[in-house]
Amino acid sequence: LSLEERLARYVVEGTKEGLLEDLQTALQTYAPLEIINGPLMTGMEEVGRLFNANELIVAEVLQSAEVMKAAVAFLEPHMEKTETAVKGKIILATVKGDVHDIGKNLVDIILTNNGYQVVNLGIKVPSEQLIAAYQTEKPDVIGLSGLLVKSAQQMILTAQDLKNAGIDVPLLVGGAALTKKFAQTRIAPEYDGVVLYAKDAMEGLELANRLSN
Ligand code: B1M
Repeated sequence: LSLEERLARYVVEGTKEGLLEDLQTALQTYAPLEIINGPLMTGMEEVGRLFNANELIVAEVLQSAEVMKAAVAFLEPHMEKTETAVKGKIILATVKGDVHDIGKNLVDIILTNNGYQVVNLGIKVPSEQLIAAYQTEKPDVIGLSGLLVKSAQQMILTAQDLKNAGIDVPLLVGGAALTKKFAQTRIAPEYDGVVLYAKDAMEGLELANRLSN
C-alpha cells in the first residue's frame, strides 16, 4: 500500500500500529492539514460508508474516531501558528443531542493557532449552557457544530433560544448534516445576527477573519 492508502487504512481499521511513524513520514511531503483533509478524511468517509451499510458497529467507529483524534493530536504541534494579538473570542459547541466532536475540535485547533481565543464547551451543549457561557465570556462569535440530521433541526431551536435571550453576535455553523442553503433559509430567519455556514475548518477561519476585520 502507498503511504496515503496506509494512512486511510489506520482510520478504517481503527488501529494505531505504525500510525505515528507514517504520519512523521507524511510530514516530509504534506502540510498537516493536507494529511487530515486528504487520506485521514478519506478513511473517515469510508468508515461512514461502511457504518451506513451495517458493516461496522458503533464500537468500531469509536476506534476509528480514536485513531483520527490521535493523528490530529500528533499533527497539531506541526501546524502553522500566527503570533498575532488576539483577534477575537469564539465559543464553540456541538449542539444538544450530538456527541460528534472531531470536526469541532479541528475548528478549535485552527482558530486557536490563528489568533483566536476559543472557549470550547464540548458536546451535547444545550441552549441554556450556551447562553450562560455567552454572559460570562462575552464572545465575538458563537460557533455551533452538528453532524446528525436532527442536529440541523437543533440548530434552528438553538438560534431561537439565543435570539430570545437577546443574543445577536454572528453565528458560525458547520457539520456534515448542514448546507449553506439550510443555514441561510432555515437558521438565519430564526436569529437576529448574521448566520454563516462553513463547509470545513479552514472556511470557518476565513469567515472569522472576515468578521474580525
Ligand atoms: Co456517527 N454518525 N453516530 N459516530 N459518525 C455519522 C455522522 C453518520 C453520517 C454515519 C453514517 O450513518 N453514515 C450518521 C449520521 C446520520 C444522520 O443523522 N443522517 C451517524 C450516526 C447515525 C451516529 C449514531 C446515531 C450511531 C448510533 O449510536 N447508532 C451515534 C450518534 C450519537 C449522538 O450523537 N447522539 C454516532 C456515534 C458516533 C461515534 C461516537 C462512534 C463517533 C464520533 C466520535 C467523536 O466525534 N468523538 C462517530 C463517527 C466518527 C462518525 C463518522 C463516521 C465520522 C465523523 C467525523 O469525525 N468526521 C460520521 C460519518 C461521516 O461523517 N463520514 C458519522 C471527521 C470530521 C473531521 O469531520 O465532523 O464532518 P466533520 O467536520 C468537518 C466539517 O463538517 C466541518 O469541518 C470539518 C472539516 O474541517 N465542521 C465545521 C464541523 N463542525 C464545524 C463547525 C464549524 C465549522 C466547520 O463552525 C463552528
